[in-house]
Amino acid sequence: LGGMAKMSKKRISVEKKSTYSVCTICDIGCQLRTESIDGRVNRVVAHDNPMLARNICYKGTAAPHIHNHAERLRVPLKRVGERGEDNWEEISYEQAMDEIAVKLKGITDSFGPEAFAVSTSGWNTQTTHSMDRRFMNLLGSPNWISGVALCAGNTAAVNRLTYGWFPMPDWGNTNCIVLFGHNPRKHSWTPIYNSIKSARARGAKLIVLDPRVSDQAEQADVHLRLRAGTDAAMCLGWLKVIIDERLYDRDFVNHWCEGFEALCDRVSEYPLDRVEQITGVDRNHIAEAARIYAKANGAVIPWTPITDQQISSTSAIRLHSILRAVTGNLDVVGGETLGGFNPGYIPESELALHDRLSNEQKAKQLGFDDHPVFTYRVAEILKEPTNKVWGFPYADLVMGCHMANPTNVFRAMATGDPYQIKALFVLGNNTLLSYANQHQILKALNNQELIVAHEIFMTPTAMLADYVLPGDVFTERNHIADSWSWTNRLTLSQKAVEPPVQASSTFEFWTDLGRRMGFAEHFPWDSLEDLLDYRLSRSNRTFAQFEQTSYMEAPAPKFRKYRKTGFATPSGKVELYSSILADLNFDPLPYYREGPSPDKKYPYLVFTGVREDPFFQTGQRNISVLRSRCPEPKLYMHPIDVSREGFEEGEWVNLETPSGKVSARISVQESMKEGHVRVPHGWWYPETRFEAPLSGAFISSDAVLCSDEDEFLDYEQGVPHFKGFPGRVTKSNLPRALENSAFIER
Ligand SMILES: Nc1nc2c(c(=O)[nH]1)N[C@H]1C(S)=C(S)[C@@H](COP(=O)(O)OP(=O)(O)OC[C@H]3O[C@@H](n4cnc5c(=O)[nH]c(N)nc54)[C@H](O)[C@@H]3O)O[C@H]1N2
Ligand SMILES: Nc1nc2c(c(=O)[nH]1)N[C@H]1C(S)=C(S)[C@@H](COP(=O)(O)OP(=O)(O)OC[C@H]3O[C@@H](n4cnc5c(=O)[nH]c(N)nc54)[C@H](O)[C@@H]3O)O[C@H]1N2
Ligand code: SF4
Ligand SMILES: [Mo]
Repeated sequence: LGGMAKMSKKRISVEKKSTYSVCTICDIGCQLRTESIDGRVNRVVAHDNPMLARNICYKGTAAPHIHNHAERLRVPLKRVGERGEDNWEEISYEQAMDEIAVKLKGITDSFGPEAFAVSTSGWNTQTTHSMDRRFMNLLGSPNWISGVALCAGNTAAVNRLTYGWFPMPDWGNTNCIVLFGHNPRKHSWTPIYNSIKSARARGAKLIVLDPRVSDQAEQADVHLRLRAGTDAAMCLGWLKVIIDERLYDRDFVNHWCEGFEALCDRVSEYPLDRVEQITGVDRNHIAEAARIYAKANGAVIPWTPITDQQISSTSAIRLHSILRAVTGNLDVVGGETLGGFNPGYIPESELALHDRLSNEQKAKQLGFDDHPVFTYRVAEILKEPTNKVWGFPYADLVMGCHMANPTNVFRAMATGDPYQIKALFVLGNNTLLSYANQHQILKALNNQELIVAHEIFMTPTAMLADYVLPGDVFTERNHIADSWSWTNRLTLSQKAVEPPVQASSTFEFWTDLGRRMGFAEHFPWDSLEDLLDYRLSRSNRTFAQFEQTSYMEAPAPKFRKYRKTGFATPSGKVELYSSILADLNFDPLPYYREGPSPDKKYPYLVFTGVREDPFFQTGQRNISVLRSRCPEPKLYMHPIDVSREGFEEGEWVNLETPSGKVSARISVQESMKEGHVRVPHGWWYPETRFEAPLSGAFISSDAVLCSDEDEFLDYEQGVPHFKGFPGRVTKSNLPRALENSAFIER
């Protein structure tokens, strides 16, 4: 190798290459161009098609800084010393995989296959192609969880209860956009930001519901500043207006909806004075917004993470679905389209082999009994209708539809209740910081016999592992993305350069493990390209042919398909009254549930979020060009609250809940709602690696504050309440572990 490297240096001509890449730094997946020189990524730039060229942010252009970073993991590591101590020996990939297979076998032989759990996030590792689910289904474990449990995954699962699929706005034709908190910006979910901007330029109205004057709220035609966590009540108020004023689509409701009368009865419990009292928004403004939405003739409520992280999540998401349906905005031009699988590309749902997992093992999925909505329990009920309408019984939409409940999984890992979980594999997910109750997650990880992390950097979670395997990155692999079956668009991503020699893709990881564990016949593909050929075989193409002829394909949307097929629900109709929730003994109609209230001790309503432009979630705090744009975590508070507390701008404070305490700097913001505090998600301090335990993972992370107690969990899905939980703020100092940080001002 040394000789070859020397030879290539002597060459006079340099090899320049330009390829298509689907950026995986965030989960919206812009297609970009990667320019490489002599086998090294040089620049990542905008698309060559002017229609797509605006879809890039400064995280995307920072990709070379990430992919070529000096601290990128390049060699497999095996723990020496105590768990979490960050002491390692380097071993080969083959040795690591051999040892992992033996240890996993030992654990599942002793405790059963369900003692094996996986936590992952499919968009950044990108090329798993459901090989993780396939492996688990063959082995017999249902305990797969993902970051999307707190994101679009759970929204997709709940949408399926009502009309059988997860819709996507018809951005190009809509006349009205309603953002429940969702706040895309130039550097946050850039394509959605651009879509909203274009729609507004065409004259589409914008309604924003946000306690804060967010970037989108500043531009909005109507801004309702509701109290955090009250979105479900707001939607019930909108329905009250829509029903009372007969603004619904009578024809669609009569022919295609089940349970309208029951819904009307429920909605009558929410007169506008009650909704005003719950949300804190003037009833006339509520009514005005509802009228604009219902009369728009083509309106959309784009997916939002706000309603998938609160105590009334299932109801709030159902209410969005119900609003779409009764106003006639479902599967119509300018409304929200139901895509279905791409017929030319074998879906991940099929590759996962869900039918191989026995009913007995499915019933062991953690959460199956208490919080079943995105577990196998509902997936099995929806199998037949999904097959009838969409041509395949399982629909793993946005990877969220048949997973275990994370809270139940961490409880089992920590306590052995209801059974032991003893092995956790983490792929492209910073588990410790990415769910509720970080103290409990740490306890859970510390109680494992085997943790494997597949990562590109040494995160706090990877530090807790027994084996850390280096992953490849998006410029180093071939892929065709299908937006996790949310849309049916196919987008090309090409390998520009070689990955580090000892790195693997997640596809390779699962294939190599599967073959070692006796499942070789189910892992027949020798390379990603083989698997891509297989996935494209339904359209009689190979990856090489796809790559030569196309960089993006999107079948033209078809509307009102339900007239031929019905909806993929048990009744074949839109279930305003959910037969599935009724069968599971939950309230079949949507309702509002008040979260735990602030009191004297914890007087503020805290919400996590307001994503930071330079980072995706817990990532990139080690990338100087990005970190310098946002060096420290900030708590936002309203000036009145700040002066009452006697704080000053920029002062370090502690934010505390009964679950824990974190530190951050005060940022005084007029745009905040009084009585509310914002805490950012995902902070840890890679620069403190050799000074602070777990690189400061407990100093500022929101997951420390969020409870996973039952009273903080949504009933049906068990998602934690991140939007409006009680907390208090007290004076503090710069945390000692950060005193030497190069990024933090003193
Ligand atoms: N407490 C709390 N939890 C949350 C949220 C919150 O606000 N608060 N938000 C939720 C939401 S909305 C979401 S979407 C999820 C996000 O959850 P994740 O998608 O898991 O988010 P990240 O924090 O970006 O963690 C991804 C990890 O993958 C690594 N990685 C990046 N690229 C690659 C790759 O190509 N290969 C491999 N092997 N690894 C890679 C990164 O270094 C990073 O450590 O978290 C959810 N969890
Ligand atoms: N740069 C960058 N972009 C990202 C990400 C990132 O980490 N960095 N993450 C991506 C991912 S995975 C996600 S999920 C999205 C999330 O991004 P967004 O959907 O924009 O969500 P947030 O930024 O968390 O919060 C948006 C707004 O919700 C408001 N809000 C808080 N509580 C409530 C409430 O109870 N009700 C209502 N109606 N509003 C409330 C806040 O004031 C804030 O203005 O961003 C994506 N884009
Ligand atoms: S918005 Fe930025 S980080 Fe996200 S996919 Fe696009 S370029 Fe990448
Ligand atoms: Mo998300």
